[in-house]
Amino acid sequence: MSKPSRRNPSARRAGPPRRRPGWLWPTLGVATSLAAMGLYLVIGPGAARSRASDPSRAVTAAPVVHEVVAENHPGSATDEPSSSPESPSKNPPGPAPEGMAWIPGGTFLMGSTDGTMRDALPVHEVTLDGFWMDRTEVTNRQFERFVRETGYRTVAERPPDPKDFPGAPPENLVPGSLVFTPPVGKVSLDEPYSWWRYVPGADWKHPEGPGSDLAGREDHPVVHVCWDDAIAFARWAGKRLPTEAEWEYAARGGLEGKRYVWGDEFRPEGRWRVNNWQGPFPIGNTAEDGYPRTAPVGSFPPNGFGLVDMAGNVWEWCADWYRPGYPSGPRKDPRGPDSSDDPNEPGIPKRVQRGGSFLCSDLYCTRYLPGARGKGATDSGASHTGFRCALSPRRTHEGRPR
Ligand SMILES: [Ca+2]
Repeated sequence: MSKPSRRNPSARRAGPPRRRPGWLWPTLGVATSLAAMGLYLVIGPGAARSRASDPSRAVTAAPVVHEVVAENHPGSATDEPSSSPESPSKNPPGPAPEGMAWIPGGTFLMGSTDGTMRDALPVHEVTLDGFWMDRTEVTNRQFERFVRETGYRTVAERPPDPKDFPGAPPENLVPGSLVFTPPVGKVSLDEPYSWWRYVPGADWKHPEGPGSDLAGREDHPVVHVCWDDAIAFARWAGKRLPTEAEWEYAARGGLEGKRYVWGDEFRPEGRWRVNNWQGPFPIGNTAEDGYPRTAPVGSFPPNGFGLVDMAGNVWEWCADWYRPGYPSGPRKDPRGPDSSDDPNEPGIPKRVQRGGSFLCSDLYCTRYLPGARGKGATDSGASHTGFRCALSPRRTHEGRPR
């Protein structure tokens, strides 16, 4: 599914954006224009062009962000996945850290031959060492503890930096995030900006914006977290984000060439296996699986490795930069490209997301399938974006992960 980003006004898709006199943010709808999206609404078209339309950004943005991340997260190199020239480690090095499952080392075919997922080609052989993986997506309860102990403020809670949006009126630099908002009437499925609204005040504690809260959602996956937020949590937890290869290998659960993470039948024995979308998208979610938005983690059966929600519920950040396609040939513990490039939105540094969300369905977005790929701007979360963590075996005894 193509997703808007916090920083991206979607100007390229929308054509030249139209200036809206008076910055009528509070009264603007989202279905009237693709330009009515993201921070463009609250910041302005000049700033938008500086990020999305300046070709020079395409060659500078990714390294800049990489440096910023390295600066903000010193020592991140020690969190990288292990890579051993020896045979992949099959057996766990010790007892499982709380909430984690051992993913035995092995070789699998990474990618997808689905004709709609050309960025997941070529299918290629990947060999991985064993590693630990969180059984569930990081929950609101877990993220609350992280915030309570560290005082961390997510990117969505911070005012956008004026340096990123030169010329923007200060009153428009307001914290917020993207919230799925079903349109009133039928819209084109080619216009995802029709169902995404930039909501001031939306953040992980307020998933639908001011007035919403986490009551009863303590065990739902945390959302509105961007890649930088996920990295901050992972470091606090003594863990790291999974590489994209690790994520896909773990999602497949030991199965080979299956359509879903649980097999080839969508509803074996009539049981729902994934929190996704039922009914006409994006206006009529019948929620036959029981959940119109996020579901408590583990509401559906685990895959072969004991992991839950490796399809649907929320997108999950991976460590890798996003570029369409893979290098050909076999790989050992790949860590992705050195920089980002999304031809659809050049100049917007993006990391890989995996697993799809509660918005996916076979009628619109099948990117909850195990070989499918997603992507997101590093500073953009949304109401369907979360993550889970991984841990290298050699790190298991270097400190007790939270
Ligand atoms: Ca659902």
